[in-house]
Amino acid sequence: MAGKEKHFYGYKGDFPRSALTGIFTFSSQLKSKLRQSHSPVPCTKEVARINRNRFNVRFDFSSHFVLQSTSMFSPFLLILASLAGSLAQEDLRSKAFIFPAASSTAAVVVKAQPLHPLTSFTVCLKAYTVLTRACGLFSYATKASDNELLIFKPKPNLYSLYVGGASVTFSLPEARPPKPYWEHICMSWESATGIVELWLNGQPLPRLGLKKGYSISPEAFIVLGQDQDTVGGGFVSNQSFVGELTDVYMWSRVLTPDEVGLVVSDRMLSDHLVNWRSLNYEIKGYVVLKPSLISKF
Ligand SMILES: [Ca+2]
Repeated sequence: MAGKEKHFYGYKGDFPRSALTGIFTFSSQLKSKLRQSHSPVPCTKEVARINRNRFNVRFDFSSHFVLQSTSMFSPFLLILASLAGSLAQEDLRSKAFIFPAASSTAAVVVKAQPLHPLTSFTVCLKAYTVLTRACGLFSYATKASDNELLIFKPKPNLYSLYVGGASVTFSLPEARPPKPYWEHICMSWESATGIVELWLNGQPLPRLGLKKGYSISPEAFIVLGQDQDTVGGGFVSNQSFVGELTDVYMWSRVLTPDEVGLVVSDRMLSDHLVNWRSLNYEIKGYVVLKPSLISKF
């Protein structure tokens, strides 16, 4: 249960250095960053969330510092310690995650947390697979629902979106190109109408609907290449993705058709929740990051 919350959005100012350095064991990267800065720590863009029962801290050295906190101070120390090895945000342009084998352990954990419940979103990614069985592509699980937001392929020609545990499935004709091909998938949903869009290689399918009026919890664990059946786990080998994934993005809004076109042509949009060009991620198990073999799809 969330306790009393205070939110500060777009706060421009300084976090007092003493409030940070007195409490935490910083990673060498963060220490270096702090040494480079004046006291107090200058911040160009900060968000603070103070919540009695939850504490989380994220650092984005490229553009901003994000502090999310709650109960003082012990959980703070634990979470920072766990972050020490995973602070890097990497530009993965022209790279792909290879999932070389079916597995109940291989996954890529993506670290991103919306600051509000989501009443709309778009997720885009490119997938390359010859699997004929079911597989999970993008899994956003919460304590309340392991299928809070899930992009799942039951079969090669079926594309499912789960929101809040409910799902719709887009079904394509059986005919497939004679050779393997990259699929560019953009799926979006909005609470106000429940309308779900699927854009496949830049082409929209007839729209479906679910979970009108629902809000997606921001307290989520995001995984690529698996379907979470518990938060952060519950992977099943015969639903694991085998193939290659690249260009994964998420926004807390429904992209316009023009914007989808820009994403398909690999142009940059703003306001990402998940940004392939600055991805905070952690590889679990047998997943390999390599230069992408895509020239075009
Ligand atoms: Ca699941």
